[in-house]
Amino acid sequence: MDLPEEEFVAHGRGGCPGCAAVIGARMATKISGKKTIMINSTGCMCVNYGYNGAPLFPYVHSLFENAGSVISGIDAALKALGRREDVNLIVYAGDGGTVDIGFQALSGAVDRGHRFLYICYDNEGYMNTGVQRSGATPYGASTTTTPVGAKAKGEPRPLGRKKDMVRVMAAHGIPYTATASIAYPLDYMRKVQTALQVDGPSYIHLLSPCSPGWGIEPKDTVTVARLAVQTNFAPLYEITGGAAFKVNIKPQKPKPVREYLATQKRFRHLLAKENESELELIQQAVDARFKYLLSCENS
Ligand SMILES: Cc1ncc(C[n+]2csc(CCOP(=O)(O)OP(=O)(O)O)c2C)c(N)n1
Ligand code: SF4
Repeated sequence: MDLPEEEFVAHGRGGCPGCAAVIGARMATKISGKKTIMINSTGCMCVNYGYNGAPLFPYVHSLFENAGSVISGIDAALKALGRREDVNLIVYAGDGGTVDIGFQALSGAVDRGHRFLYICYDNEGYMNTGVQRSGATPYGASTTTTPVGAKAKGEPRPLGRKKDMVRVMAAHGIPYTATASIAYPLDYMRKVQTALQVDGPSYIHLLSPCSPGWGIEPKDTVTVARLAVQTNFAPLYEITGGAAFKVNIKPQKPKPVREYLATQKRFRHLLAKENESELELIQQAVDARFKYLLSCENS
């Protein structure tokens, strides 16, 4: 893949060291280039990236809840001006802004068929406001609103039921949806390229490790992101036309989920001896989900 030397995210932005969301924005804009208009809904990225002149192209900070509506307006306005053709429209928003509070605006925008790419950087919580749980927080994760204590054991949602935005978006019948990882940059950037070329809405769900929120060292961001894929905890796949599945990485010998969970403080309690059976159930849920994805590919 030919990538430009040119950077579209200026140095000197103010996020945490090793922030996967910033890495993901840098990679995406290597593909989308200078003729991009990007929207961040309120969250870490507008603080890290939007407020200090980091994006070197037109940029809008939308409200937390309405990125889908703002990008719809921009799409319509460019069309009316006859200037839509070679501009890439991207929303880059957190999981809180996507799977919860901005969901309605996003669903409306894709339903209307606006041409834009929506990338959700999923750090599995409301990180900018102090690590609260979101609809994308996985079972058992400790957050400030799902803490671990004498009775509570972290996020209590049913096993394997993290809100599945990729399939929710595919169910809208849009041309292209995919999951991605900063640890597989060529796969991710190919998906951005594909998404920007389709004639209509597209959606990419990018798992984005967050050092303070997940309790990892900044230097381990990429390792943790890679382990999520190698354990099948966060599989890489794409869906074309709302129906045609392709699983992109099929680990020959998937690593045990324990190995992934052990990298993060938010899951530490799950590794205690008394939670062994729980860990086994998590492993079973991960295996079942991967099997399901493979069956979608083959059907
Ligand atoms: C309507 C509304 N509710 C709450 C907030 C406060 N708020 C600002 S950022 C944020 C968290 C954003 O979470 P997410 O979209 O996951 O992005 P992240 O912080 O993880 O980057 C919240 C709750 C707000 N700005 N607007
Ligand atoms: S809190 Fe997490 S998502 Fe926010 S800037 Fe820091 S590493 Fe990035």
